[in-house]
Amino acid sequence: MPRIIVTGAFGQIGSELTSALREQYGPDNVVATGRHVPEAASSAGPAEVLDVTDAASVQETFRRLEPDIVYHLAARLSAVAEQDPESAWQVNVEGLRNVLRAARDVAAERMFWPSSIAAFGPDTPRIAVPQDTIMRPTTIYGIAKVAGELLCNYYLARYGLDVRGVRYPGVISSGSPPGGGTTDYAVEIFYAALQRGKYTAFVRADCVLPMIYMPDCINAATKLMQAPRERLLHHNSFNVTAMSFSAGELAREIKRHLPNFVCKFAPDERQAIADSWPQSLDDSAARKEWGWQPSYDLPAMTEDMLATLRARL
Ligand code: AKB
Repeated sequence: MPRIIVTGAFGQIGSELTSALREQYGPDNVVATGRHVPEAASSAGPAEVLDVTDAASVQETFRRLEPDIVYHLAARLSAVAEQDPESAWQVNVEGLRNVLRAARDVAAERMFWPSSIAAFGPDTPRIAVPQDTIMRPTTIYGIAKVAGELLCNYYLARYGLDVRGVRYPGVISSGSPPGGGTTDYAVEIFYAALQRGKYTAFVRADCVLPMIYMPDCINAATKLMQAPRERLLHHNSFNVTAMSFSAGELAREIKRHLPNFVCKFAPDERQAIADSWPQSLDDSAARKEWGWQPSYDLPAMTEDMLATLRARL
């Protein structure tokens, strides 16, 4: 069995990815790391504190654990990154470099690092964004993603580190909530609809963004990591998407299940970030090179989110 390290393992994607990897590879083979380890975490498998901005700690942890596979998810999301660009750069770029270096130094077999739709900018075509296109983001989060994509390419070409990745759209999930992203409204709305029957979205009703539901998000990461290396041309920046909808359409879909739900729209500074991102993606390269195929569209995701959260809340 391969030994696996996950960074950012207690975040929105990390927590569900870690569970999926533990089911597949056994709990003891997957070490969950994060800046803080929640108390309950260690009962599910090995868990350690790891701050990816601390290069010496990253080196020490990797030398001691000798991972074969690394999933590097520790990051600041777009909205919080704008509040503190310096620290966002430290975590998202310097942190990535520390992990790439450590993975190279222990000769890890493979590494996953997610890019984002934030790597695109206002000059990118907004509809069906091609795999290879203009990348001129205007947010610090997006600039860090472009730098990260190029850095991963460099480690692949220069050191042969097999680092792979996708450009995630907004991720909708019922497990750990997202923290500080622009697409968080698409998750918050479900909690608010069930708990309070009303929600005020921080984007306009006609704000359209590409999205993906967590089971597809996890599937994208694990499927790409299992793909034969020789079939990958784009290696670490594949467009992936599952659905595109406006905030108003999402509210209407929820209303079909909860007729008394009331949604208002009061755009704040996050609207400008959303306006700089594409509305839909062309993910044909991922489909062709490693068989990407999402399972959830808007109606299926909404039904599953409401059922899962209703049972838990
Ligand atoms: C965010 O909103 O910051 C993230 C992303 C699209 O990368 N969900």
